[in-house]
Amino acid sequence: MEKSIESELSQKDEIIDKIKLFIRAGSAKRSEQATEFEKWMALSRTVVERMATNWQDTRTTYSTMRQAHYFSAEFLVGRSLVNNLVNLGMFEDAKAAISEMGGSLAEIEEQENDAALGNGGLGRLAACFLDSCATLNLPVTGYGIMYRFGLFRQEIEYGFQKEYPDTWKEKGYPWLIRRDELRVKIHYDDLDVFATPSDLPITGYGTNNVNTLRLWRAEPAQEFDFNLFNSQRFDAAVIERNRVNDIWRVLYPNDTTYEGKVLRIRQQYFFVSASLQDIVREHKAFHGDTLGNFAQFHSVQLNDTHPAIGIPELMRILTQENNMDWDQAWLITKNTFAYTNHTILSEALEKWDIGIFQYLFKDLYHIIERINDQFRSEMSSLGLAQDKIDMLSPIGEGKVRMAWLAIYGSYSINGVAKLHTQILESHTLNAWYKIWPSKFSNKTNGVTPRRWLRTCNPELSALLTQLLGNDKWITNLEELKKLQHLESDPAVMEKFMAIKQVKKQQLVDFIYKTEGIKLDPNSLFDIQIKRLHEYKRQLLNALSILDLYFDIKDSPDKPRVMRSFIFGAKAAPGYFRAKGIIKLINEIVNLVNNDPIASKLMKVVFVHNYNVSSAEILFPAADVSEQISTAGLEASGTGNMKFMLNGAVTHGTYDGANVEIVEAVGWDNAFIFGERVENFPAIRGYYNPRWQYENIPGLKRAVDALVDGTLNDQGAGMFQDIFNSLLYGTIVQEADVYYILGDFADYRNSRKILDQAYLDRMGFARKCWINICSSGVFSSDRTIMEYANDLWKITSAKI
Ligand code: 26Q
Repeated sequence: MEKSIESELSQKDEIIDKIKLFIRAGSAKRSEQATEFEKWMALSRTVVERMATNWQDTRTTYSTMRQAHYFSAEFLVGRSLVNNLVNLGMFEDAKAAISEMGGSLAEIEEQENDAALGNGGLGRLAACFLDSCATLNLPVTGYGIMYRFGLFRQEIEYGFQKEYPDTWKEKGYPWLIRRDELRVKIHYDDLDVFATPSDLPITGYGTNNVNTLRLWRAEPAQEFDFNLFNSQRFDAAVIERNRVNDIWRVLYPNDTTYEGKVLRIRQQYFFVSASLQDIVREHKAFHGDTLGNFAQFHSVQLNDTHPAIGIPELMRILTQENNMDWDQAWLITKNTFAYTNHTILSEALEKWDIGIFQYLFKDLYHIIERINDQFRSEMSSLGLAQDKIDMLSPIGEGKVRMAWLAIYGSYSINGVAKLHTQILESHTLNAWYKIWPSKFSNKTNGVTPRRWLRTCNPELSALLTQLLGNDKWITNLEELKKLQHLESDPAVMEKFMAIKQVKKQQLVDFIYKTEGIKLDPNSLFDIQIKRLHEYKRQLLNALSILDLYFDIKDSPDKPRVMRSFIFGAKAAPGYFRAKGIIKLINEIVNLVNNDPIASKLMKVVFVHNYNVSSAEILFPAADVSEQISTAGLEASGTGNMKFMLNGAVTHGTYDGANVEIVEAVGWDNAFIFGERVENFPAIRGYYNPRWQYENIPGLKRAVDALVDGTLNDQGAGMFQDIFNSLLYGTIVQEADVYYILGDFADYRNSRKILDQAYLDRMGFARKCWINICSSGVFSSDRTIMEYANDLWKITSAKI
């Protein structure tokens, strides 16, 4: 859209006026005296003010339509300012406004803390989905918890991970708007609390619609007890408040391993009950005082089993608070919920002791028992054997099995990549698949091209827009296919390589600032950024780096590709081995970077406190994306897609969405190695990692470095533990369950092939380019259209 200079001037001037106004009102200062933080606050308020009426109008428009509600214990949103400026078409004017006021938008941007209300993939997926829903004008609301502290801040001290509280909104956070008028009561058997929502606006790209992420906080249901207070028992009065504040105090920092903590299920029930009450209240306000038509108007997507307690809670609301009969309520409940599975690791499946349920909410537990009885009699009448029914029923072995409950209580079950869904259908959830095959489907994950290309890589975005003659790719990523033929245009490839160089230089500067390590932007940037987990195999990468180090020491004059290996990862605070791997990587950093010979040919960096904001700098700078999970264990992965979008090639196993990435780019444009999932059952029978350790040249030397004094964990016992995990089984776990030594040789070999490919500068650029142009299918817009059309049956509405 062409704008006249006149109107651009006026939008800029208007922004300046608003910033000054909000600085005066919020900080009682002249703008010249404002701190950078105060300027960030004022500019953010300017953006909120700009979208306020559109936001209200969007809610009104959606209220009478069929809607979907995305229930998730995690939303890893990241920063909002620049994302919103870009979405609303205000970026250039805001930048000009700030610079006219003598500041820099880039500096102001740095004032914003990430909203890190999530652990990793599952939480970030929820945030990408909200972005797509808003951009597509879909009536979808996110519901979650407003954690006071998000995912911990990671520091590295003497190579060890240390965790600190993430105080993201202690100084004020302008994007969240409290809605006191919408508070609801939550009842536990031992405690009553209020839930008060705060709304976060979700803007879409190039639309006036503004969607909502509604986050709940807990507040005392009783007035502060002044009797206790006045009788000098101040502590007792305050302790009650702490039990309330505990509910929303902190995000549980575990991903993939399940922990049965009372507080965790308290959190889950808290936000799920509040959200359902909210939806029911609005339903009655717009559809009359009836819930018989509830499922016609609402679909609730359960982001894993974390909100699955919504199934008995809706039953409670319908039967006990609204006097509906059980059978009708069950039909409505089953037609309301849809469940997404994000993992096949059995240790990650939530199974809560029935004792916890009986203690916290007896009533709800009785409802779960009735659901359980109903399931058992239904299965009996289908002719299932008793022992089979025992295995499948929602209650069993003294536990409530949340996944089994979610499957029975919903109309849809989906996996997050083709391979993942296949494994669910044929193995993990096969028994249910056989009973209800039509409830199952695949919805391959995606990522939003707004944050993960347009906003984090404006340089590449400008080139794509210039080549296409328009910016339609921002909302229709498939458009990029039209640029694929330019792989044979050397001038375009040169421009692309120049941009990659710029992004690498920006990362070099960032790493120098944060880690004090100087990388060479002409080296190959090989990046692995994701949560630290054994199945993701950062250890395989680390061992291969050690092997390369020793090889350089042996033959320093061999010609080689200069490499920079970059890691970023947080480990769950209680996951000893994962923390050991972080320590190991940091010791390799010291060993390699301090070696006068090796450091000329390779560097290793561990970027501390990996989060959404640093991800936005890391993805665009990569040449190689490491996606090396043990085949069959990574449900999808989404980082793999963000690398692809920014023109890095995948170095990965045939796992999760990597399978579909290869399908999209072709085998010549990805580097796939390692054992396939279908071969593991046979391999498990005879695999003995000791064979690899003793027979694969160089492997013993790399593994021994853990314990022979080459690397030092300061007596923490971490490296010995890792060493043992590779070579010695225990009663509970076989040796090298993740097949690290098994895949080592092939991994090292494919690294060599990659090096060769990188030496052909133009050839490598072409591969990267084809990755960009083939990334259309991995837009979360595609994913969300599939959810909307196949599962939610909702249509868009523009305000
Ligand atoms: C459960 C119970 C108690 C405490 C914590 C948890 C918990 C919390 C988070 C369990 C799992 C998670 C997160 C899982 C996750 O992020 N899974 C990833 O989801 C992505 C989006 O679908 C996939 O791309 C990844 O493959 C998958 O690992």
